[in-house]
Formats: sequence, C-alpha cells, structure tokens
Amino acid sequence: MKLNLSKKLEKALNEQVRMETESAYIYNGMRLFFKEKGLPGATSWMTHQAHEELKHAEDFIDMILDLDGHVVLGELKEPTTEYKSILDVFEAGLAHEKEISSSILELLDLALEEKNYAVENFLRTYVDEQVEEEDHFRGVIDMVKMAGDDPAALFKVDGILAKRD
Ligand code: OFO
Repeated sequence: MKLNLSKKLEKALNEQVRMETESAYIYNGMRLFFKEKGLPGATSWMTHQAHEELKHAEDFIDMILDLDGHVVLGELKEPTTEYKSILDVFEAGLAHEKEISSSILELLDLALEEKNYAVENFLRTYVDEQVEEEDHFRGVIDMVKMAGDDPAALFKVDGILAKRD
C-alpha cells in the first residue's frame, strides 16, 4: 500500500493526460465544423467542451505531480473537421466519451489492483464526471433528433446550445 505511483500506474495516468488533451483537440475540430456551418450556439457548446477537456488533462497532471510522478506529454492525432451533420458530430462525441469512460474504468481497476487509494479516490470523481459527460451528449442528440430536418427547430436547438454554462 502506498501513496506514490508505480511505473505502471504513472504510465496509464500519463496516457489519460494524452487522451484528455486529445479530446480537446477533437472537440476543437467539431467546433470548427459548427463555426463554418454558421451555428453559433453549437460552436459555443463545443468550445466549452474543449476547454473542459483541457481542465481534465490538468487535473490528471496535478494528480501525477502530487504523487511525485513524472508527466510525459504524448503525441496527438490530427482531428477531423469533416462531419455529415450536426447529429453526426454529437454521435461521434458520444462514441468518444464512451471510449474515455472505458479508459477511466480500466484505470480505476488498476488503482484498485495496486491498492493505490489516493488515485482510486481521484478516479471515482472521474467516473461521476463521465456519467455527466455521456449524459450531456445524449441530451443534445435527443434534441437534434427531435428537430430532424426542420431548419426552424434546428435554429431553436442552436439557441439552447448557446446557453450552456
Ligand atoms: Fe474528459 O471527459 Fe470528455 O473526454
């Protein structure tokens, strides 16, 4: 039992830093798609999301440093800015969040296996965070589906997305 990090856990947490940073990059690609389509509400929603991801990456960095670990910033993949529709973007976002959730759960398994309770506590807050993240995307998907191809309804959805704080 210990409060510092094993090399294995340090490596896995660093990979999560990379993934959270990459999430911001992916959401920036989505933001640009919305900006080019002239959807200010969706652009602002996605900008907010991208900023959140950078905060998540920062949290993981702080966790590693607090436990006397070493941070390594990994390479990021180039994100796409090409999507078929608003729905396509949010569905891709939800699929991405599901991958992030699996990664957090795997990390939690590792922390439990190593009896690293400090990391376990930290990760449990991220399990809750992921429930929220997936729920946000699902909520938007439901609204966009309801609006269908009706431009007036989509305009309204864009107005609702603008109100995210
Ligand atoms: Fe960091 O929660 Fe999304 O990716």
